[in-house]
Amino acid sequence: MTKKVQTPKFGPLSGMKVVFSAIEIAGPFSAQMLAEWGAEVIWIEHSAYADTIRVQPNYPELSRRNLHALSLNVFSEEGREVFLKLIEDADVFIEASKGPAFAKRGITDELLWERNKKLVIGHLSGFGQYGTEEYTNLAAYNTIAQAFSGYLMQNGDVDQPMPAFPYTADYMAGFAVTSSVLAAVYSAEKTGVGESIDVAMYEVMLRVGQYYMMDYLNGGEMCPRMTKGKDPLYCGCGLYKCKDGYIVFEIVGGHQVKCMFDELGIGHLLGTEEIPEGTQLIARSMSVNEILEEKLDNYFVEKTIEEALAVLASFKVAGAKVLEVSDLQSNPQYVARESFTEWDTMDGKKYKGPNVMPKFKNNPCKVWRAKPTYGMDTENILTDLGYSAEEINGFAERKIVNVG
Ligand code: CCQ
Repeated sequence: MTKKVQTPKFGPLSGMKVVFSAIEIAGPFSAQMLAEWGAEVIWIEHSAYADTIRVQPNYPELSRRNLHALSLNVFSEEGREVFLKLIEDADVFIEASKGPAFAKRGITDELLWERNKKLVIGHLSGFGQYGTEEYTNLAAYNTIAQAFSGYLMQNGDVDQPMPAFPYTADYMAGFAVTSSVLAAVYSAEKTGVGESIDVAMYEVMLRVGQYYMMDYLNGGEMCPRMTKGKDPLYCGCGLYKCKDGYIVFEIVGGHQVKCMFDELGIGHLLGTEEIPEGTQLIARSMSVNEILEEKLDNYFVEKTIEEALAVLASFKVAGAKVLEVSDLQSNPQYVARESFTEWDTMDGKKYKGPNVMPKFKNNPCKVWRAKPTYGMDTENILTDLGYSAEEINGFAERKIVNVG
């Protein structure tokens, strides 16, 4: 019998089946990446209430495209059996909840492997699947992971910490799940044995917030936060004001440092014991820091962005205009690479958003489906699992599923 749930064949993950149970950004982002790369991805929502993302404007159209929507009470007796059937032929199951929420309700990794020994299970939580009573079962969102990992304290301006925005920890954690489940699928393909992965959002942020922590941990001091967008440790790296807006640049490399010093009329300060010829980065600890920073500020504030970027390019210094979001769509690089795309929503509106990323040369990816409505694919998914129309109606009446 032809399957009711159909996913077109495209992308490097064509043929992979993924099931996920998660709300908001982090967990869904990880699974939805896989859907953008060609996997068949089933999004489980509770049968009593929808994912809280659905009440938010616009973003859900991007973050839930290419998915199939199933609403199911996973933890009811009947719902649990439906769920177990669903993962029997899945490659990956991803869930995001407060610590070991599935195991606490009897859906352990071992139970899942009894049904499908190759299953790769990605658990995403704020604090991990195990640890202390105090933390393991806590709810977590983006800001909580940033705060608990030391990441938040390093962000913002020198006077005040601030979370990195928009929702940086969610995307970082999402990518950690995406990449780790793919690593485990590779292993499961070779060994026939699945995997259970424990992604704690705070550990992801600890890992990506480590640059200055390594100084602290290894005998150095903790670096202060940025001042007005400038790198706290290296001079000539960060945000600078021009006549008509902001640019960023990074003076990195012996050639680049020399050209910039010469241009600012301080070439004679190179070639000393402190700043020998060939110096590749100017650390804030160097005595030239203040004079260089002042000269850079004064130099660039007299230039237009176009003039500034031309000078930087001639010295092979990497630099860019700080674009407004309104500048993006007409930017020639965006246009040439089709970095934005359009698709039709379920109710026939045209929607605009970022295109699939990255670009796979031999297995191109695409947006093939808009965000499904709540419970929209429930009947088809259950029919494919072998349930009759009568059984599905019974589940709906008993609120095990919601057919939308
Ligand atoms: O942070 C993020 C977005 C944010 C953006 N914004 C500012 C706009 C909000 O930055 S995204 C990252 C979210 N965090 C995580 O993914 C980390 C792990 N997850 C959690 O810590 C919690 O799931 C979370 C996100 C804080 C939500 O907690 P919640 O409000 O309790 O909702 P829930 O997990 O969806 O579940 C509610 C209950 C749970 O039962 P319990 O309260 O008895 O523990 C859960 O087990 C149950 O419903 N449940 C289901 C079910 N799905 C969930 C299902 N399909 N069937 C049956 N029960």
